[in-house]
Amino acid sequence: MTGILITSILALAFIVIFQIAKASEYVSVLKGEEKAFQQSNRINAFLFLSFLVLGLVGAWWCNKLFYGKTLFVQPAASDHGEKIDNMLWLTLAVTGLVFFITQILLFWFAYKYQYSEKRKAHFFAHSNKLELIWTVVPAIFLTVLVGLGLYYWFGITGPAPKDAQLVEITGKQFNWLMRYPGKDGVLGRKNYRLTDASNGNALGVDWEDGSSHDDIESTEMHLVVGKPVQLVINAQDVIHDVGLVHFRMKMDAVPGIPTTMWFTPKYTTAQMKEITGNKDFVYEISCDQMCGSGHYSMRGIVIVETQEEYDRWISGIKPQYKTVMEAKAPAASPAADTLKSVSMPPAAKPLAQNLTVK
Ligand SMILES: [Cu+2]
Repeated sequence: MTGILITSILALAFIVIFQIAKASEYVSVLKGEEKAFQQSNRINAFLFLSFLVLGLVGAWWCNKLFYGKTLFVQPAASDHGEKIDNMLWLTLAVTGLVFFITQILLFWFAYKYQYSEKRKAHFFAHSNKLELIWTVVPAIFLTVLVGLGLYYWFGITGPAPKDAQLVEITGKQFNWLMRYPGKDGVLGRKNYRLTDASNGNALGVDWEDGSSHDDIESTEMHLVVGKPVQLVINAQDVIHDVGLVHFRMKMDAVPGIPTTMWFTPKYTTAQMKEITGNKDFVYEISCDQMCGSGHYSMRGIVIVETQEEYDRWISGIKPQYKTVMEAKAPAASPAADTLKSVSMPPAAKPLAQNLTVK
């Protein structure tokens, strides 16, 4: 029914436009071609000018309406994020200036230089000087913008400071799993063949590697304010993307290829609640890559806190190795010899890898 209605409305609109065009044709015949031409020329020129004014007012109005919904109203919560914001402002300033100048000239010229029989247009087929200007000037600006972007990108993906906290984040359909190294600062080896969520090894950690024994697993990302953090990013099934919008960071999570990025959180979650005036504020992890039917539900939580709060949190969590061993041998103590029961197939060993802060 709706389809028929829309088709009828479109057909009627077409007939109305056709009739108006026909009527104006008759009018022009009655008035004389010349006079009708001049009139329509003036109308078109005036419409160009109105379009310029309405367009600019519309752009300003949209900006006013939606600015509060953009991230600009919240400060970037990381050191790198501030640079990204500055770069965005610079890009907007350059492209905005060009936009206003070219649009105003375009519509103003269409109005001012409307057809006049007293004037003849100057025609030239080619100008080297003009070609040079409009090629070199944008090229210089774009080189600066791209160069700046690359400089920041290498900073974000380059080596993290030595004292950086290491956090591994793994995306899977459809949630995020975090792993923290224990006191040794080293994450235990992993092997995808050992992945066994029903037996407490959702990440496929190789329990034969001693450095995995103190690793902590959690579904929350806890970070220390003012302390650099290096994320080691993995995916288990398809490509995901770690989107940390408040920190202005994002990075693809690719199966089989760990990616990294580092940054320093600037404000604790509590400070951010005050800054934004939102008592329910939480730092979020979103999946920024369409990854399947549950993509929308891949919301993770980041908690930025003081060192003391972080230490208290992490000391309250049992290493995953202990949890798994205790589940396997509830009566016996989780001694090292229990390990023998979870030996790894020898063929899998060459694929294992160690992850450390470089
Ligand atoms: Cu995803």
